[in-house]
Amino acid sequence: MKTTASKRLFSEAQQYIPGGVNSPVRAFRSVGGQPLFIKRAKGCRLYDVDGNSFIDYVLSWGPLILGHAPASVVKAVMQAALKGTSFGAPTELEVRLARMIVEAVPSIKEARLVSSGTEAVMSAIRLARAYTNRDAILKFEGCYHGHSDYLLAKAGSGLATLGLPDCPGVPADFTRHTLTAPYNDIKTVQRLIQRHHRNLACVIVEPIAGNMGVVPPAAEFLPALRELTREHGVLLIFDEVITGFRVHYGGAQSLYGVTPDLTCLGKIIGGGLPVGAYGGARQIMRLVAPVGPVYQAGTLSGNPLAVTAGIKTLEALQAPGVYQKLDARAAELSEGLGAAAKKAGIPLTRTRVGSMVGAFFTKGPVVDFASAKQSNTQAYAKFFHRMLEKGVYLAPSQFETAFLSTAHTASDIAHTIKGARAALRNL
Ligand code: HOZ
Repeated sequence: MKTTASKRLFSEAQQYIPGGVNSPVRAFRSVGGQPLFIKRAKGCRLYDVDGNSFIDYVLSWGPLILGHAPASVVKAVMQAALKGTSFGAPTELEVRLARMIVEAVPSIKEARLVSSGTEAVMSAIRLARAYTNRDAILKFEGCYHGHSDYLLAKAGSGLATLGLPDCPGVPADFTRHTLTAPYNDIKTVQRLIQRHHRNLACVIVEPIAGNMGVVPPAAEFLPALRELTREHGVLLIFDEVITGFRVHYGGAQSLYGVTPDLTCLGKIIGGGLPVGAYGGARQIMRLVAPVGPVYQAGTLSGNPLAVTAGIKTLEALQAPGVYQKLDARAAELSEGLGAAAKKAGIPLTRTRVGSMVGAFFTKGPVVDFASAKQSNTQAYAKFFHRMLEKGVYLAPSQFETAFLSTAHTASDIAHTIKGARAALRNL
């Protein structure tokens, strides 16, 4: 595979950008080698600056559920741009997207639009602390909720990839109020809530963990979290930045029938442009300024281009059968990978919820961060590079999710499985 142009750009990038990338997991550190620089993309295909093309399962880390550059989204964004790219004043478009979110997501009666998932979570936590008048928060090991200071404790995604248990620059005082528990471990949660509930503002969870690879919730986990938090006046926050509109039009909370107090969204609701949102019950949201005293603001919040891309994406997701089709394709992929691994005699633990697909190089089971970390990351790295050679672009880290889009066809899946069969041989 030719990589001359990518290598040249990467070496230039490193002179101007830390590590040559604007987000650490893009740097290929845990799989080795150098990142590919992308020139363009369409449907499920990525094209790099050296003229290589790949079937893409990263999809910009989740937002592109319709694939790259879907005509309806691109056309609408171009038309919106002609009318102005930002006003710093309210628009009808924001009201439309907020209404679509409220109509789709059971827990959200009012939503505030922001510009990223990190911002959404940061704001939701501030709100939970204000509402309960308590300081402590409880998160789960291997869950990633963006890079705000007090959430960089035992976090997944880039911190898992780079093996960073915590982050210099975050004063110990800032994470003093952050409690952590293993994912799916309700006994530990019970113990922590019993001990700290007087000072515990919220429990925040990815209802399907997607930043330590894909780790689905055990059947009793989310209902038990709901019950325990309600019992102790602790708010339950679902970080649905990945799962929102991904596993179901109404998010993981609709799929599992568990309604949190606050929900954070991002990725898909921006259709590939920068957006986040947080929302919940009226009596909580009404604490947000200007109605209430909890301050949160943003120059580009509700940006007309991003909101337009979000509206068009959600409209497309309302078509009948979209989620069934995504689910079926993802099942084909996961089963094909399983069969290929079995044939090659490689232990592979597969996890999947809808179009979120995970595969760990371990006998499993994978139920939390500790068991996810049993995965042979060197085997993943080798597999990753062999798949690249076969024209398949996977996340450059074991601890991420493979996403499917409506643009992936049966033949793309077949090509991927064929590639995997060869890649797994003698791994
Ligand atoms: N936090 C993202 C993965 N879970 C990484 C985003 C990026 O590097 O683009």
